Amino acid sequence: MLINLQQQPADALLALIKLHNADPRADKIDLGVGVYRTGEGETPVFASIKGAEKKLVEEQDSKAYLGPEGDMAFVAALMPYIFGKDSPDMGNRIEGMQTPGGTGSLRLALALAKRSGIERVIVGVPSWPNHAQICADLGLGVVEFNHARADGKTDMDALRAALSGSGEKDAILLHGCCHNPTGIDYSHAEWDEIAALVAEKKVLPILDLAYQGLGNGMEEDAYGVRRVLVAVPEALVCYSCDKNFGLYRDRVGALYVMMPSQADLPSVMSNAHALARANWSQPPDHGGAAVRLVLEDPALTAQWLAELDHMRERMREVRAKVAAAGRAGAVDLRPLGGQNGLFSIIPLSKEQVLEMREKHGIYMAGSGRINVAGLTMGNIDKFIDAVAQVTA
Ligand code: PLP
Ligand code: TYF
Repeated sequence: MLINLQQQPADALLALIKLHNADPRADKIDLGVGVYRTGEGETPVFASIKGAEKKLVEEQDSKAYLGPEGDMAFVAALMPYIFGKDSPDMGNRIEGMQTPGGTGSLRLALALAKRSGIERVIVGVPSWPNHAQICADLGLGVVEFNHARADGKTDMDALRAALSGSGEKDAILLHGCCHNPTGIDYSHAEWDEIAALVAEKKVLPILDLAYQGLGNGMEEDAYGVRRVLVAVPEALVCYSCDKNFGLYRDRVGALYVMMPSQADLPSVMSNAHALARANWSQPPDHGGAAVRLVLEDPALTAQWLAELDHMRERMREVRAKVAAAGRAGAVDLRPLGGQNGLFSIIPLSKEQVLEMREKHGIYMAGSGRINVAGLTMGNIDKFIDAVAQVTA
């Protein structure tokens, strides 16, 4: 039977890692997969996480099973950052569970949505490719709308049109901040309108918060999530700690469910736990435990927040320097200055992206997406020259 399976394409972003590694050119630039890099091009383990890991080695006295919900103290410790320290819903009508990364959380959220009767998921495109892939695997329909306009603003007309025909059997999947791949986020006024529209249409919001703290700050980056949550009776929040704690391969995430009242939570959570058991049984513990130790210790928390501030500031400096160049050949670089997070799109054709790679040793996604953190004060000029050359 297995002989019947058709060849599937590799993940284009993950494939770029191998292509870049195999390139012998010393001045190659990796703008591919979304990991933060320092000004020296490295992706180090956070010092705060190292501190927590030392404690973990010394203090953890058992690795016995915890259950499908994982480390609930980890889940609780994150909540004030996501929902606000004064949120009346936290610990009341919001409950969470640990998941293997943001991807595990999305998988559970979409599977829960499907179990509850959701048939279609409304998604702004382009989006992170795994969104559509998980929907397809679960048999959920995807309704696409255009996320951003050519002038670099969000396409609110497209979002309004997509929601106008929507109803109770629909969910909408929204990036909480640092939109992947465009870097183009909703303004506060736009989130206010989205919250009202989603509530009016009775569409289930699924909020994907994978980059909190990497855009404008931990509080600022939670605006959209919090704004939607106060407007609706039910919502799902998919959280990743893999970027903002630098834990990528340790797979650290959480799923939060908000229901009309606390009494509505047990049946939903029992389904989420059953789905987790059917998928991975229990999440990996190590990274989540390290995050918990960071958040339970005021000194480690302060160190983590300072590390996060530093990352965000470096990305802002890179963005400002690129934007200050104005143009590179046919490309207007100025919009990058106002975009958020790791990603922006450089409007290049597939052929131009290939030329960037083959002629200049600059690796970026086929869509023209760059990982801004791959740029440093030492390679920005080379990057801008290359864009100018391939678009001349
Ligand atoms: N959501 C978005 C928008 C992402 O870009 C990513 C990236 O990896 C994820 C979710 C999942 O993150 P994780 O690595 O925690 O699964
Ligand atoms: O978009 C990115 O680069 C990150 C990392 O299958 C990633 O979200 C990319 C592809 C993938 C898993 C993670």
